[in-house]
Amino acid sequence: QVLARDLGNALGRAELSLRFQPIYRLRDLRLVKAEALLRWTHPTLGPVPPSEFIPVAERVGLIMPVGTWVLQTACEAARGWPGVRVSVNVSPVQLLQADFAQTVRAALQRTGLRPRRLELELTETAVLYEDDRVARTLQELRDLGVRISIDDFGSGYSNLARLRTMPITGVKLDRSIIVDLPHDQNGGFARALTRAALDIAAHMRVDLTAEGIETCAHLEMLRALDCPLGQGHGLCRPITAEELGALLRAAH
Ligand code: G
Ligand code: G
Ligand code: MN
Ligand code: NA
Repeated sequence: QVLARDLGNALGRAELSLRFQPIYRLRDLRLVKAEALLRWTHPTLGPVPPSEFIPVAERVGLIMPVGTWVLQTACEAARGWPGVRVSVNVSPVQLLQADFAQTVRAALQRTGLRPRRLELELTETAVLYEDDRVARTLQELRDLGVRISIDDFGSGYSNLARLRTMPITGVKLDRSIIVDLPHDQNGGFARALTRAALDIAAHMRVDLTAEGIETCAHLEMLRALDCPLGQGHGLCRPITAEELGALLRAAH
């Protein structure tokens, strides 16, 4: 397949890059964190979305070198943002590697980023909740001081009983729930789900980020519910590391 073949060369040819989407404390819109998002500009096809090439990379084993590059590059970028954490999406395939915690430790050591400033976003899958190797890796990462959040929370496989026992520091509420908040045609179900997620997060003493804030209505409803953190196109689109650095300098 074309994508699988070309992705193998993309790293060496600098066709991959990262954008960073700011995550804000909703109370005062202070920028506290940024999510690294991978971009691939193919020499002839142009931009290929991660939803297309990440599954390919997972299938053909390229997710390890690509994921390691993402980790290093994101940690490096975060060095230039005092007080702002960086969060990196991690594939379940990476998480199943016995040496994944070691890979993360190496990226931190190479870049000199303090572990507390790195967060890993893990998608909800059965593997995350049910594989003992994953449970061990998560504990190793927490012992390092790295933060761990559950991505797309509320959209997929939520083993809530198991979640309670996991060493996580945050959850990210899926944007499909946020999108429904203002209309909430299902008798207020989106609002009930958001409340429940906030309640669970508070009980676990972890933070909660609302994804996909696109409008003022989204922002105001989440503020009214006391949602601590949020991101979305209505607040800021994904930007380059340099642009994020400039934003921070302008804010001080
Ligand atoms: O940026 P965009 O909305 O196109 O991202 C689509 C999907 O790709 C999201 O689910 C996002 O989590 C995922 N994604 C983006 N960057 C990375 C990455 O560096 N690693 C992994 N594993 N997934 C990523
Ligand atoms: O699955 P994950 O939450 O990692 O997906 C992140 C993706 O969501 C990124 O590709 C990012 O570009 C996209 N995204 C960020 N903010 C918004 C938004 O407000 N609306 C929509 N539709 N997508 C967004
Ligand atoms: Mn994410
Ligand atoms: Na995701």
